[in-house]
Amino acid sequence: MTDTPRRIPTGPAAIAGLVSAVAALGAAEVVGALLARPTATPVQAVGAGVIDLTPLPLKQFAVDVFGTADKIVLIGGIAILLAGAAALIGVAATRGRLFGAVGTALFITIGLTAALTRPDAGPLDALPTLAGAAAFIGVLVLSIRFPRVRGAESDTPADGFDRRRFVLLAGTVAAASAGVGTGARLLSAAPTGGGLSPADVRLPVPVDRAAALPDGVDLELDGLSPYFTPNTDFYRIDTALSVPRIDASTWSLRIHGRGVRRELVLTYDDLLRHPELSERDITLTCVSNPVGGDYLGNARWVGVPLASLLAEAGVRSPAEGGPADQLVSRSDDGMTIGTPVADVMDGRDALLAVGMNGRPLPHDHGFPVRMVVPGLYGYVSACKWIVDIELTTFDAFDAYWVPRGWAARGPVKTQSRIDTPREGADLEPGRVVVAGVAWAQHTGVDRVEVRIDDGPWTDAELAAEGSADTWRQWVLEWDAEPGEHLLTVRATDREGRTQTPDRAEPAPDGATGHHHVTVTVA
Ligand SMILES: Nc1nc2c(c(=O)[nH]1)N[C@H]1C(S)=C(S)[C@@H](COP(=O)(O)O)O[C@H]1N2
Ligand SMILES: [Mo]
Repeated sequence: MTDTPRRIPTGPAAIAGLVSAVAALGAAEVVGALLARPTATPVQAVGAGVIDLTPLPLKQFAVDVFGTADKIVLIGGIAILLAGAAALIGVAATRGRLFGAVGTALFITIGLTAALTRPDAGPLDALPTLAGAAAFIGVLVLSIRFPRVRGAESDTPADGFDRRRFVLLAGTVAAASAGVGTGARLLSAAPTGGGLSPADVRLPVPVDRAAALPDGVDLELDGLSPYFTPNTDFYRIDTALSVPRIDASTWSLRIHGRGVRRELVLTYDDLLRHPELSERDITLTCVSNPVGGDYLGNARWVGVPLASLLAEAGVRSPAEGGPADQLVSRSDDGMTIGTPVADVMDGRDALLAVGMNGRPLPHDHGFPVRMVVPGLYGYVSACKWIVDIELTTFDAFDAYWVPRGWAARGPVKTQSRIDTPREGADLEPGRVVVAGVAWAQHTGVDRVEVRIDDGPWTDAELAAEGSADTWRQWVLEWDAEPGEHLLTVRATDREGRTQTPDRAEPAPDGATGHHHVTVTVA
């Protein structure tokens, strides 16, 4: 036996830190679920804070590289950092109490700061982190003390550290915490009992149906995006780390602010039973969509005309002397989106949508209610999980994305995309179908041209137009000759604007440039 202080070896000390972190996350999840505040748990809150603080170019980089998996990557990154820090704290704690205490305090501070600075935070949001902190300290102390053997039994290990006891303790705590934490997370993700979720809703038949589609809006070609994007394939872009699951039976929307003569508070039922419930086909586009990207989709929406609700509230458009030029939508998760009042009151079909492609809105796309405005990018119009509409001015308020480097106003830019053939395709010589979509919402697509290599621009054949608010398919038959070829597309809208070849990044107000694909003909 030795008289030197008995110290836990480094490996087990690091594991003790890790296990304590697992216990902390489990405890935080349980408290988050009990409070029905899954977004207040430390990992979610820190993740949301990181999303808010990430500078624009980095965010764009993340979207470009990881696409809509960016959030999984973010959470994975936080988990790795957390694991590393927890292991360090474990080692530090066995080397000196002060080190352990400082590390732990730093952890708790980060978690608390993140949880309490969310836009929708309340004081109770500190509880998941505090519970996690208590579990962390408790398990760390226990796993450092418990396996230390005091007696001088014959099988006492030379370093006074009983590995069997340690493994037993660490294994039990880790398994139990992971189990309980996962259970709590699943519970809070499940629809709350008694609430009204998409599966419970039967949408009424809209009073004002969409105009019948002309024959040939959908060319139904292999590799070409279908005219309507199925809900399950519809792109999803938002800052929500966990999708808000709202009970439609208790949901309401308040319309208030400058120039509102009668404040409105609307329930889900008020919208479903609205005498002007309308059905419209509208193509939604994200400002972050790179040239050739797929952050856009077309759906048949059912909703109440926003202009009618604003008129009910006594709002006048700026054109009629109304004092508000900006309509700020707020979501349940604290997003703010600013839309020009002039646009939503100029006669276009701006909707408070409850239905998407014949179904109630899916949770991912804003259940129970979201906004959709033809001709504006999503970040300035398409607020999901909307709970509040405030009439104000662009001078008085910057919505979420504006201080982060995006333009306050975001009309959709006329664009086109080649869907087939794909980039890098190997083709047989002879007849090749080149097809894609073009969009200029609320203006309409007038012409699409394709260029092979440095050849002349050739008119593609346009599919029938559903409406000016939707994308339009196009097709061109190309007689392909052997070699490598560059196919380029450009669209011209009904106001005579032809897409510029000049490349611009999505920020601050939408990408420009021509989409092209390179193919090889054998
Ligand atoms: N609450 C909330 N609404 C939001 C967003 C968001 O981050 N939070 N993102 C907007 C953006 S940038 C776009 S492009 C559209 C995307 O809608 P979708 O996910 O249904 O395709 O939602 C908009 N509405
Ligand atoms: Mo977007």
